This record gives sequence, structure tokens and C-alpha cells, in this order.
Amino acid sequence: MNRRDSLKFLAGAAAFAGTAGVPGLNRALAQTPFTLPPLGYANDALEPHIDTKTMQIHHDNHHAAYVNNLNGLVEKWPDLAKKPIDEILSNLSATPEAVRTPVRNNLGGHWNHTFFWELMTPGGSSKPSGDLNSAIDATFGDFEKMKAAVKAAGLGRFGSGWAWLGVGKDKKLAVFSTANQDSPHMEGAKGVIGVDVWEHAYYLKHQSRRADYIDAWWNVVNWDKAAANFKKATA
Ligand code: MN3
Repeated sequence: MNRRDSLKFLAGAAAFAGTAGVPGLNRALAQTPFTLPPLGYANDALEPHIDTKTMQIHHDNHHAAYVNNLNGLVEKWPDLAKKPIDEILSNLSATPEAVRTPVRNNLGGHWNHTFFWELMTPGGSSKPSGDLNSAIDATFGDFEKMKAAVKAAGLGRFGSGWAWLGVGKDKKLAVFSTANQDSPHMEGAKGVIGVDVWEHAYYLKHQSRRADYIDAWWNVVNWDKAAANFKKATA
């Protein structure tokens, strides 16, 4: 997402829910180039599928840390605040070597988590519709087979990372996973849905049972947002 999209999201989310988010960081909005976007829903909105404490720590601590680190990195590499996020992630070799690894980790983390919060919603539709649904059927056979492929990608990721349904350079749907905070851009792809399989995303509720977490996560996927992501990726 570019900075303009991010700001639009911030404005929309702030109007949507006065209770969400982190007042301290919102106050800093005008002074810092990177800001933590509010969730757009309450920490307990995704219960019982994603628990309140996990949402709170994940957003207010983990995501906030990536944002804070980025603001520190801007001092070392001012272009970080000027270039579109997608552009930097798509071409990391253009990032100065001295800051490349922290930019990769923290900008990837910021992009991935912003995408992830927007992709979840309390009580949305349980299945995709329209073009995305047709593309899933054409590519995987049916919705359940796509879900199985995403789950396998998430379970197959050793250690920390993400599992994605994305659109590749060939404009076709594909399931893949990334390590750490690498984003779909780094694979030359665009995300449609993505599930965080770092332990911090599920350990409080599910402990080591990553499979149970992925099964529960399907209940909170915002398929309208996924359809919009698909439309953008295939445009
Ligand atoms: Mn995470």
C-alpha cells in the first residue's frame, strides 16, 4: 500500500471506531512518517476465533514495534519516508545495504500487519463471491481445496512467517508462504489473503497448535476485502 492509501485507511478506521487503536501513537501522527493504523474494530471483536489478549498484544506491541523501528530507520535513510511502501518492498536491492535488512523486516512487518488487520472482520460472509470465487474454483477446484492449500503452506513454514493466497506476475492465483516478515511483493506477487503464522499470532490461545489457529482464522476473513485485493491485483 502506498502512503496515500495508508492515510485513507487511517482516516476511515478512525471515523469507524473511536475505541480502537492506541491514543499515544495516534497523537504522534503529525510528527512521524510511519504510524500504527488502528484496528478498525475492538480487540475483542474477533472472539472466540481470535482472542482479545492476542489481538491487543499483536497490534499494540508487535505491530507498534515495527512502526517505531521504521521511524528510527528514517533518520538513517530519509528516502524510506518518501518512496511508496510497495515500491521499496518490490525492489529491496535499491535500498542501501546498511539498512536493507531492518527495512526488509520492519517495512515488511508494517505492510503485512496492516494488510492482515484489514483482512479480518467480525461476522462477515464465510465465502468469497464473484470473480474471486470463480478464480478460486478454476485454480484449486473449489473453496475447500484452496483453504487446504493455504493451511498446508502455513503448516509447512518452519519457524516464523506467513501463508498467502496471491496473484503472481502472470495474474494467476497461487498459494505460497514467506519467511519472517517478507511480503508478497518480494515474491513478485500481490496479496489477496494472508495469514500470520508467527507464534505471537496464536500462542496464547492455541499454544503449539498452529493448525487449530488456521482453522479458526477462516471464521474472521473479510471476503469483501479479499475480493477488493483480488480486483486490484488483477487490474
Ligand atoms: Mn504478527
